[in-house]
Amino acid sequence: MNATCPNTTNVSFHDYQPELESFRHAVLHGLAHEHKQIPPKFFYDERGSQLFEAILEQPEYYVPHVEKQLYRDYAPEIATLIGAESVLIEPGSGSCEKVQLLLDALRPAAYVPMDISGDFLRQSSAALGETFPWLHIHAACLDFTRELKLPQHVPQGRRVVFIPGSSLGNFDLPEAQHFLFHIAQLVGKGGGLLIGVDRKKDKAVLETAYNDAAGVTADFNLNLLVRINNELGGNFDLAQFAHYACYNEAMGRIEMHLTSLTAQRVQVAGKTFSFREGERIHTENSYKYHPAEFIALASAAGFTCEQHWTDPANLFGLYYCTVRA
Ligand code: AVJ
Repeated sequence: MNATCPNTTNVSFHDYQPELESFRHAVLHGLAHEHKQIPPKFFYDERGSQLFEAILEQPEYYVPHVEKQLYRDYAPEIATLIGAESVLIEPGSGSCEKVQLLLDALRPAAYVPMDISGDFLRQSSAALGETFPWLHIHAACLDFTRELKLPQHVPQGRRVVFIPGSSLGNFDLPEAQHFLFHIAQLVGKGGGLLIGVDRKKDKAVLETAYNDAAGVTADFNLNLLVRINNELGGNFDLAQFAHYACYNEAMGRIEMHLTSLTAQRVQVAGKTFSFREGERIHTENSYKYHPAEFIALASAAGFTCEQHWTDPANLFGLYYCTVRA
């Protein structure tokens, strides 16, 4: 354990060193696959995290706008359900923006932001510690898809995992089930889960959200190739690939891909990969859930849904669940 920020004593930083080796492995393995694919967690290098923050500002990407309004409207009710002095744990905390809408009402005993991007986590937890000087922050740099663990010295108190932003959407059903089951184990009986999950809806609304006019989502997707070039000695020509996002209605998910605009060969880490014209690298799935679907999924992982909220246009769902005794 090492304190990062000399001016703030309420923030501690714990680096569990999410393995970088796994990026190389995932890319070499994923590009050798018949259907080329790279998992979405690798979007989030420092530049990728910044681009994701910029996506959150795009008007077409309704998710954060609608979700933040739910927190503004329901923070007191959420705080009553959770109770004071909880230990609030946020896997994939990013900029720690949304939690700020809850902290004054919630008054947790501690906040545990977790993120795969170390530099980003250091900055955002230090900034949060300055805005909320009373808050005890225990930041953990880790890959939450691989391990969910709490730093030592986190206080006692009801554990509540907070997953805003529909992050769960990146998992396919068995993975989501597994992840929720792990959360149930981490928080224990009587522990909670406050989770924002995007809803199934009109294809056009969804496709517009992932094809913003300013092209920020496209840059975010293409940044994966920049990252491969920089970190793995790749020679992707960015002009020869295009962002592609569509709603797969049968699967209930947005898919993002990078489409090769020509037949070409690319080198990565000394290996050669060939692309046909129009061939795609599948870079992300974002599953959408009807409320009944999400509640059933949570229930199968041991949770009871205590309360759920949605916006007037039924775009987004917010759920508070507790682990069944
Ligand atoms: C962070 C996975 C919830 O799927 O909506 C946004 C990521 N990708 N625009 C999502 C994302 C393109 C986002 N999640």
